[in-house]
Amino acid sequence: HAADAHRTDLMTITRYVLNEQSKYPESRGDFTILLNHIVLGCKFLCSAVNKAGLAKLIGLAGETNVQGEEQKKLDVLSNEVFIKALVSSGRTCILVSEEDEEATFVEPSKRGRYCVVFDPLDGSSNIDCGVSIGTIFGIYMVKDSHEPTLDDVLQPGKHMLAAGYCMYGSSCTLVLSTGEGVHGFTLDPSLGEFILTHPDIKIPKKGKIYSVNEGNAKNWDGPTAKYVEKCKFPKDGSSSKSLRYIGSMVADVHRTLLYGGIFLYPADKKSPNGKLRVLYEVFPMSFLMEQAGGQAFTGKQRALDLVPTKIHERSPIFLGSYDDVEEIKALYAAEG
Ligand code: AHM
Ligand code: MG
Repeated sequence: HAADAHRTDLMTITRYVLNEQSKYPESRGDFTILLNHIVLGCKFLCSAVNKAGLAKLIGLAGETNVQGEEQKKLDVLSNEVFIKALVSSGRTCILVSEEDEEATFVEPSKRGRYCVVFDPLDGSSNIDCGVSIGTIFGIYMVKDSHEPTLDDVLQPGKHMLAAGYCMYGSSCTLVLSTGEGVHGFTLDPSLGEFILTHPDIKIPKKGKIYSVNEGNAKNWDGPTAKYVEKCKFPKDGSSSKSLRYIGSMVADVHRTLLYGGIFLYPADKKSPNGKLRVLYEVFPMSFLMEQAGGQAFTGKQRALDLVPTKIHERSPIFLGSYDDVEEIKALYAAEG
């Protein structure tokens, strides 16, 4: 009967967030409204990503849209959709998108208390071949909504109120944490609703998978090279780890969260700060990892303690199962 109740008592993401917020008597429903606009952006993208292959086909036949414009690239389109959805929510004041050089300060009449940092469509190299891509977001609260400044978003990740991602894969999955664990919702296309399918996700304490772009190995630092060597040739009698690397952070982190293991984007000689961006890639994923019982480390410190100085700053990142990240921390500590 429990299964029956499950099928008839649908926990949508809106209902989940409303429940969460009702714990705070001062809550005005603003967060729920903000999240609903993020969800709208994700649904739009899910449908756009699903049709992308088809749109190409039409494009090949030489078709253009009514305005005679060329089809907008998916990453540009997704940025516009998210910016417009977030501004029109009336709950945001500063937006930082991977696609925009400068932060967007929302005009006073539409201003609210939240700052949203996001990568509207991450995994750009996977767009054209139909491999999973995703949206990543983090949410901060502004100090003074009458006078928002860049400092409101140049905050360590531990100050985020919420973080999440949506993966456009074989199904569309939204993973969210508001600081009370990590919960996964799957889009039911027939309802157009995200339904709670993965309540309280906990990452296995130790994993059997490592995930890294090994093509960069010749430029790695000592600890990274040693760690990966250990994954392949363990000296303590344990079995070697499997390698899985999609090249979409959302997909690689999602697998890490569910199956356990470690995801690495280290520094290397060519990119001393790694590749991934602190605000809208490293922080949200680190927030989720910690909330799920894992860890996130930059090679120097706990990732969520990092204080960014620029909105598009980069950082090396090692995140995943608690024990696996302990090992890489030990290697960095040994190096001094
Ligand atoms: P993007 O923002 O241009 O899509 O780059 C970010 C992506 C991440 O999704 C992924 O983890 C990483 O780049 C892969 O980089 P690489 O191709 O160097 O392995
Ligand atoms: Mg990106």
